[in-house]
Amino acid sequence: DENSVSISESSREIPPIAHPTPEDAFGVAANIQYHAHYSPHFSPSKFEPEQAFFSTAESVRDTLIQRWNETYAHFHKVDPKQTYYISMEYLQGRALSNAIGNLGLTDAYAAALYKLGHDLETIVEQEKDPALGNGGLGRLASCFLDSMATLNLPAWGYGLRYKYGLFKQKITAKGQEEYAEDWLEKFSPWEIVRHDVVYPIRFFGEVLVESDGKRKWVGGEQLQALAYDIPIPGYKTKNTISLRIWEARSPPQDFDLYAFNAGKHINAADLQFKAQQICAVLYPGDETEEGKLLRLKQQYLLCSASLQDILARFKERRSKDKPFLWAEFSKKVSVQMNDTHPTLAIPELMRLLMDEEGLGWDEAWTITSSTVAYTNHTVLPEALEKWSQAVMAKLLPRHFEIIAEIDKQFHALVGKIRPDLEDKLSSLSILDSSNPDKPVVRMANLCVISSHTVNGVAELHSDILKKELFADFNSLWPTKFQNKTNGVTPRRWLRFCSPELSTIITKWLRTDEWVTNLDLLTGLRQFADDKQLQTEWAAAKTANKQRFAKYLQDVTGIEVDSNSLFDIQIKRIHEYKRQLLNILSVIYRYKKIKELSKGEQMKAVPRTVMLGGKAFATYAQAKRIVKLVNDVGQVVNNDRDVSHLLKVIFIPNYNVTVAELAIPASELSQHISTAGMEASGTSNMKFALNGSLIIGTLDGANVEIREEIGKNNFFLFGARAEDVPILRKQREEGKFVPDPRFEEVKDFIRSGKFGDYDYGPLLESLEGNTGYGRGDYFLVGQDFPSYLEAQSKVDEAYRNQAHWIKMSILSTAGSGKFSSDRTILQYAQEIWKIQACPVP
Ligand code: T68
Repeated sequence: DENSVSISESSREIPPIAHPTPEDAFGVAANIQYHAHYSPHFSPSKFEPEQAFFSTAESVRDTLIQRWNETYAHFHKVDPKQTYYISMEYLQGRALSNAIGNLGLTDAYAAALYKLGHDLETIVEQEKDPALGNGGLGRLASCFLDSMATLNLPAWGYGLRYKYGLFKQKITAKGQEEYAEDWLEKFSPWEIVRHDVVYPIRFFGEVLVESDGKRKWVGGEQLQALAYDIPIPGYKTKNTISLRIWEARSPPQDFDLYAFNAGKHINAADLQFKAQQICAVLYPGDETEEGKLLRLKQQYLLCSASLQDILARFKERRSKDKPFLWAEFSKKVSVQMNDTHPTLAIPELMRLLMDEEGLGWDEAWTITSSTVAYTNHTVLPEALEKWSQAVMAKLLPRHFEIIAEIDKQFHALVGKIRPDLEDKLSSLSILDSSNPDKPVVRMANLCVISSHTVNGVAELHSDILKKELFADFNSLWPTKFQNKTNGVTPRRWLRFCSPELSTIITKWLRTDEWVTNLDLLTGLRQFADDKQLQTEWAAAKTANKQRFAKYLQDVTGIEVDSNSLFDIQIKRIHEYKRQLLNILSVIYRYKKIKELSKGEQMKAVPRTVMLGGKAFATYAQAKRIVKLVNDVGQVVNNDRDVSHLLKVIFIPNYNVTVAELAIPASELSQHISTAGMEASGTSNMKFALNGSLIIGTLDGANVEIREEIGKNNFFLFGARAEDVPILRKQREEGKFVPDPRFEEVKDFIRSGKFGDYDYGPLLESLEGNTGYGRGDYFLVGQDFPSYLEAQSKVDEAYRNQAHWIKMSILSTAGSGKFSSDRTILQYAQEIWKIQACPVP
């Protein structure tokens, strides 16, 4: 059958070849030259930085492919239980320096490129930053892959190969403008197209009931998912795992030769074009979800292709001598769903087991529910995915049937074991038909009901899941809920992005083992008062500040004083993240500086406030915030009375590469969301790791960071999560009295000081006691006074540089917990039940 696929390798093996291998500078140079000659993508007479980048990347890829193959063969032989991480998003960032760093070949590559007339840094900068994700959720998935590989875990990632990733942001007089980001414009040297890994994907159609009662999904549209593998090397290990991303295409027979021959050239390729559109764009959802059919198609494509692949591998590893039992499936396979976006993995696994493999419902359900686990990343009600039942039933009729049956059985179970919960069923059930005009499928409920484990991403967040969002589910299945506090990879986020600081850390700890055992950073505490360390530390931070200042000057034209306090807030723009609170306080600072005498000005701490982040294209309020930051910057930076004491810079087109420059340069970073709303945050961990102090609320992982680094090294302000509902209530009752400084700042904006753009709707959101887009839902006015106080403490602390540096050292020293190695080890032991499988 033309759709059947085999991932098994042929018994005829490819004979080994003699080929220059990159082991030392000499081998590397030969290998790069080899690729420049024999894998040419450009005129062979040219060897400019761009060509050199592609040849260099291809040379690295040779080593990665070799290791990837060895790892695959080893897993195949040992046959351990394996985890599959399914995510709609990955924010991988550039791969070259990370890959050669993990391979331990950075010096060899630098020397080889030098021999060839290039410098490594320039070559590294040629690479595009593939932005196949929106924000924290996507970057977390990429940090996790790095840790899985480094810990030698049998684990793979699955994702989608979007043609256009997240949009490119340009800042003009109008504010944010979005442009398509074509990361594949000149192809990616890291992906390996797998023409032998292709699966059929069906949409629409109908469910047939056969004579024996078996159900079969037939008809509709059929297309194919084609695999591309991106090798993910571990740090200082041979293990190299796979990020397998799928591309949609139509089967070759869909090209209509009759139409073409009849002169209808474009119509002939209609079906092919339509299929390609499925993976054309990454949906720009950060917290809000666009109910688009195309998005549902994407989700299904990801789940169906990945599960067909997982089943094929499960069978393949149990060849003739090892007959397979389906009952063993969940002892060999675990599936982690990154938020609800891959929820269709649940009904798809049920369908494959029942309709394709012939299992009964009960057996299929036991297997499925002991295989899948779900991570929640948000408690914002508007971000909990819901799909129209009508859309789901039309696009995926068989899956809709299965979902309805899961719901029915859940109702029966509650009736049997917890009749006291029956009056709660309307909020617990998967199908919500309470609005007869728009019945929906609640994806989070489907996940909770079907998963063996559900986890939040920071202690506070997981508590909120157990006590609020999923409280009744928690009373039904108390052992189902866990916490897995997020983490970040110390390789990309310290070792490679700040080589200066890394060298100092290695020198004082007398080992570089902290790169894979981040708890060792506590060893820095004993030296925090050491003048020599403080001097070296300050010099490294200054070097990082200068490097970033140069970047900012290049992209914005604004000159930055490297001696000023570098204060940074970079993340997606969202009202709950409160970039507005930040910029309002900057306006206050500006007003106060203007009122100072020359003498008083001498004592002020100069600051450069930097904000960066993308606003969802249709999120008007977020775009107004971007505009305001830029307008305030225009005024402040051009005011000669203050610009030596205050600069405001909007960092355009924030992405992983920009983060790698900004975070090491930061001295203060802002994590100031309304308490209870940021599930975790992960950049807070990266900043703390790089010795940047935090000004923040008791939200998400801030709580744990403050515990680890000590409360004296954290600038805390704002309402607590448990008080937020009370404060909102009080406001509704008209009991909120705004601080005069808050009124002063808003009046200043209204006066037209920052231009004639209409900030009305933005300021309106802060007024009134209640109402949509009003009533200060995010408590900006409430937290404004304590925020200003915390900011004064920052200035005070910065005046004592020795003490500031000490706090900075303690911040790094206390960040060990926030390694994604710790997080992934906990997932491996407590959820996935998998063990390391190192390639010998
Ligand atoms: C983030 N979520 C959380 N969502 O906001 C953040 N949403 O607190 C947490 O640290 C991080 O996840 C990792 O756990 C997101 O980034 C999205 O990007 C998103 C994408 C599509 C639809 C909804």
